[in-house]
Amino acid sequence: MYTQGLDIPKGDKSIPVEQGDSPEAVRFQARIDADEKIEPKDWMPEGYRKTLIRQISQHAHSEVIGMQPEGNWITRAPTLRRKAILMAKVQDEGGHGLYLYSAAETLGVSRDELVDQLLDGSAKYSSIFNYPTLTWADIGAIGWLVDGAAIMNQIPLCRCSYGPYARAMIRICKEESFHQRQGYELMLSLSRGTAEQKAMMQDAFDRWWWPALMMFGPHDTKGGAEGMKSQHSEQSMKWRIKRVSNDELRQKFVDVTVPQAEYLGLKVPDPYLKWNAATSHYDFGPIDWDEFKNVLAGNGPCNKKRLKVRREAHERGAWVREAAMAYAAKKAKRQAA
Ligand code: BYC
Repeated sequence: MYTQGLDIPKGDKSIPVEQGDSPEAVRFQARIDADEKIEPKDWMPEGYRKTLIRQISQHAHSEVIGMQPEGNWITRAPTLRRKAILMAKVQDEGGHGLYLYSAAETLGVSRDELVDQLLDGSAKYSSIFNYPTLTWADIGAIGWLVDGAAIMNQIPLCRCSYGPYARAMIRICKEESFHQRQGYELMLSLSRGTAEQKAMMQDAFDRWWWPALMMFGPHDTKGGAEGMKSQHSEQSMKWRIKRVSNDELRQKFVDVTVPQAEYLGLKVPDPYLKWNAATSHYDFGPIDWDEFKNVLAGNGPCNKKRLKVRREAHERGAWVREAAMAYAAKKAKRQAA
């Protein structure tokens, strides 16, 4: 709806399909290599457009579905201050979804189509949101680890070659950074609490650590379960949509997060975790890619519940969409008169 003025006809056959050595494609890649931003009305290969629609819409869906695990705790937050913080955070995630749907719309797809793909189960969203939030400590773990992983992945996206996505990411990263800090601060409070609170924090950490590492996606080269190799990275890096690979980002996250866990008095649930002086990085154990594949196939602990809740919320919101359309039609009629 924000992009009506962009005039990108849906399914326009005049937009050339990708031709690696066509003059347009050569000029396009030269612009990318010169770090120029690509804007909605610029020529772009069809593969670039499709990759962006896929990634941005998956990202938008993740933000919207990501409201559920934390929203689940708003009524049970232990203090008014914590409740206010959590409500603001969950609301921010909804806002991120909206900026991202708007960025995707600039590529000639409608928000309705994208939402339909989420609701009919054909679109992906981040694996992480298919895990349950069992205790209050999970809210700290999500802010610290999930938003922490999200920032690690999203800071490079602020330099993505596609202008509307890059600009949306700048604002989102500012908010994610606050989210990460509030999560860590919540964990810090628990780390100074009773033995029971410390145990609750360790339990949450044990359950969120590995799923947080899976957020970065499959390995750059083949490893673990069959077929678990990033399919899109090479091309996306050539197009400067992705600036840093899945494994590099995962390693950065581990290197930054392990000392933070130690400061909280937590034990990382990985017997292979070890500082490697030769590489100046932490070595860590193998990721369970079978679990990841299972979650992506719709069989994680909460996949079905997440979609059911989202579908019900969408149905309950029908009257708002209808009212907004009726109001817009009335306004347009009045303006035309
Ligand atoms: N979960 O070739 P690859 C948040 C899929 S929201 C599910 O490496 P790509 C927050 C991938 O889509 C955080 N699927 O793909 C919100 C692809 O499948 P398709 C969300 C995954 O795109 C609320 C296949 O595996 N962040 O922060 O080059 C509260 C092969 O992967 C996952 C974003 O969306 C996964 N974890 O790289 C709190 C960031 N990983 O499409 C916090 C933007 C991979 O071929 N997205 N897949 O069927 C990205 O940066 C990239 O899309 C990814 C994957 C790094 C995630």
